[in-house]
Amino acid sequence: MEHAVLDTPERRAFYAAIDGENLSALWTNMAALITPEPRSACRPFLWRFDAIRARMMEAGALITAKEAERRVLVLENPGLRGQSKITTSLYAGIQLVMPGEVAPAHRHTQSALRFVLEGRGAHTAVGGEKTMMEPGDFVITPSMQWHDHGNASPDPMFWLDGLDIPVVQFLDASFAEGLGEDEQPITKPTGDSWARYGHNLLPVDLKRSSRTSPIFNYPYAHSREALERMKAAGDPDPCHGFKLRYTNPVTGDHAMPTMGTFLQLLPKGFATSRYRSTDATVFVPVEGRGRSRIGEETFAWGPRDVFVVPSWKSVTHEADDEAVLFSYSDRPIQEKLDLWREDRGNA
Ligand code: 1HN
Repeated sequence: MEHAVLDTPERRAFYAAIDGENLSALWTNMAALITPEPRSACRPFLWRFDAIRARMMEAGALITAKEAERRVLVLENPGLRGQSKITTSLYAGIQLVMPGEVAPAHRHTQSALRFVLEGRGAHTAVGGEKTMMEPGDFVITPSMQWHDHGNASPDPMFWLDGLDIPVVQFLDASFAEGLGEDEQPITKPTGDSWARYGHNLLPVDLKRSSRTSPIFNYPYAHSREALERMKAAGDPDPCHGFKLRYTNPVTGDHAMPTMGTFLQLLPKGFATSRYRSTDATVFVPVEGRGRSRIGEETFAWGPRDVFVVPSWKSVTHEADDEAVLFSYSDRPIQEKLDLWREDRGNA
C-alpha cells in the first residue's frame, strides 16, 4: 500500500477526464488513505494556564458571559488551526464566568465535560439539578441536557471544557437550541444524583438510564483520596503510575459515551515507561510539576496547564513533585469500534 504508481501522459489525461465526472482513481491516493500507522495532523503542544488566564481576564472586560453565551477561548491545535480542535476528534476550551454572571441555558447533541481549574462556588445546572464546582471536580453535561452556569462567588471561575464537537460534526448530527431563559427550573436538591448513584448503590428499581453517567459531578476530594490509597498500597503501573478511569456506575463503562476521562497520580521522582496509544489525549496537570516527552519534544508543566499527546506518539512523564494529572480522549469510541490500540513497549 506504500507504493506510488507511475504517471504517464495517458493516465494523466484519464484522471483529468474522470475528474469532471466526480470520479477519482483510488490507486493515485490509496497510500495516503490507508497508512501503515496513524499519521495525524495533530501536533504535541502545551498551553500555559497563566498566559491563558491573562487573556481570559482581557476577554472578561470585552464581553459578558451572557452576550457571548459562553465566554470561552478555544485551544486550537497548531496542526489543526481554524477548526476548533485540540485533537482530530476533540474540542477543548477554557471558560470564564465572572462573579454575578450567568451563562444562559441551552442544550445540544454534543456532550461536554468540565474540569474545574480555579475558583469555587460557581455552579452548573444539568437536568434540573445544581452542582457547586471546586478545583479538580469533573462535571458532565450529557448530550441534549439543558445546562446553564452561574457564579455567585466573589471570584472569577475558570474551567476547561472538553467536548466531542468534531465527532458530532463528522457525523453531521448536531442539534442545538436555547431555552430562552437564563436558568432552567431546578427540580431536584443539590447532591441528589451523587446520593443516588455515587455510593456503590443504585436505585432499586432503576430500569434503564442513558449511556452517560447519572453522576454529573465527580468531586476531586473523592477521586484524590482513591489515588492516595492506591499509592499507599504501592505497585505503580510502569506506564501510568496510579491511574483510574471515571465510570458510569450503572454500566461500568466510561462515564461518557464519546470521551474517556482519567485521573492519575505520579509519585515524586517517578518516570513513566514509553507508552503510545491510538487515542490522542488531552492532559491537565492538577497538582505538582514535571515534564512530558511527546515524540521528539519535551514540555515542562505545572498545575492547570493543558497539553496534548497526538495519536500513536510516544509519551513519557516525569514528576518532580508528586503529581496528579486529569486526562480525556476518544478512547470509548475507539474501543467500541475495535480500533483502540496501545503499545506499552516492554512494560
Ligand atoms: C457549551 O455548551 C459550553 O455549556 C461550553 O459551557 C463550550 C463550545 C461549543 C459548543 C457548546 C457550555 C461550548 C459549548
